[in-house]
Amino acid sequence: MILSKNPPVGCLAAAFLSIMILSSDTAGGWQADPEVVRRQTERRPDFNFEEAKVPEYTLPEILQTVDGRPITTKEEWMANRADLFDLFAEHIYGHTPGRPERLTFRVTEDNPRALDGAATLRVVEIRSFQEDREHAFELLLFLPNQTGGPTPVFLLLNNRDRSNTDPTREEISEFWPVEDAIGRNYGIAAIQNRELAPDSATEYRNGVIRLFEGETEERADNAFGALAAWGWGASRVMDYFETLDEVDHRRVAVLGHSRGGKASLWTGARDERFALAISNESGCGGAALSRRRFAETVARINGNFPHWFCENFNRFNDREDDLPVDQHQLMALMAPRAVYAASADLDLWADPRGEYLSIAHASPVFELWGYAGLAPDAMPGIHQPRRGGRQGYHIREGGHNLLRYDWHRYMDMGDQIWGRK
Ligand code: GTR
Repeated sequence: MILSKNPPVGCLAAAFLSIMILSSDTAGGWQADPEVVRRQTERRPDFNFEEAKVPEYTLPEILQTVDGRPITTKEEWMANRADLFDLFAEHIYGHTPGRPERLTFRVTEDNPRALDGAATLRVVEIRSFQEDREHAFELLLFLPNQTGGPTPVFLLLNNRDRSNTDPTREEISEFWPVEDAIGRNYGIAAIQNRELAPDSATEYRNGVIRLFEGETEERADNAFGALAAWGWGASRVMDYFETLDEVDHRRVAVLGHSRGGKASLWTGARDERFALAISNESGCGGAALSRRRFAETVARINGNFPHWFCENFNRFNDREDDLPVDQHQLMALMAPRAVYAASADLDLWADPRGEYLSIAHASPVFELWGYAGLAPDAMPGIHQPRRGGRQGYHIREGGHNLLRYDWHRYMDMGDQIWGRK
């Protein structure tokens, strides 16, 4: 797929058409505020915040097998899916282990009278055993009491301080709006990413990675990094959900903000038990297309956060065009399940347009199932959430954060795909 801002010379009809599409898009769609562009450029002069300076690029064809054959049916897509997944594992996120040898779930708190009786709070210690090693982390889970059966759940991979997910509800944070979810009859859960892998280049092994690899310092270039370790925790939560009657484990959404959103998308791609993966402003290495080199780049993210991805990802520093994949294909790995990406107006660092384009360019895959897609040339404006059959996107005003506005749009998506009113 060739993407170029300048229509090809010599093909006047096509040139005319793309000019038409671009101008109508400009009229209705989101545009960065030039003042915000100016301020960001001033703050980070080494990075590009101007749409006009995005280089020309060619995205890997979405309806094509990794060995270059065209894909025309959903069966062909699914037959190629594992090979595409492997490219992401091998070159970007690393290969992630599965279940440990033994896993236990211990309920440490069970309060059926939480939120004045509206919900049940359960705190669960999820403990893994591998050879002679152990690892434990905590799951926080609120389930609505007034339900007619198993409840769908939104699981947050919390990249911030635990106080954002305060189970006592003494501290209320929009980052994890328990009351809102319960009010809409959804379960809401959280795990603390740092309990799976500390978010530090020197400490990140002290968690799940040591559980599997022990004390050895040697690591393969395609071994999993911190993002994948956080998501590994989400999969163990799913193992637990599968044991519960109260949770509808076929209707679980995994959600994260920023670095948590990168982890969430990767979790959804890796673990097909998740029905919906949600990226809140995940940007580079998450929802945004790498080839756009808009704001944060592959070289910068690997340089600043060497523990997030696998070692192999460094090979693409300043060589985005050589990546065997781009992030629209990560979005497509969710098909025929659902995927949602959201951006914020002031958060140019996460490349809002690149986030929209990547979810939109995944559309041909969802269309194989007959689901309506999102058109790449029709990015919506602020506070105009757009949903296709299994894809959703919004951009809201404001900065880099996960807010109630975002959560409600995610629950709207849940309502749509799960047929709830
Ligand atoms: C930034 C990083 C982004 C994003 C963000 C966050 O410093 O450059 O990729 O992940 O942190 O997680 O808040």
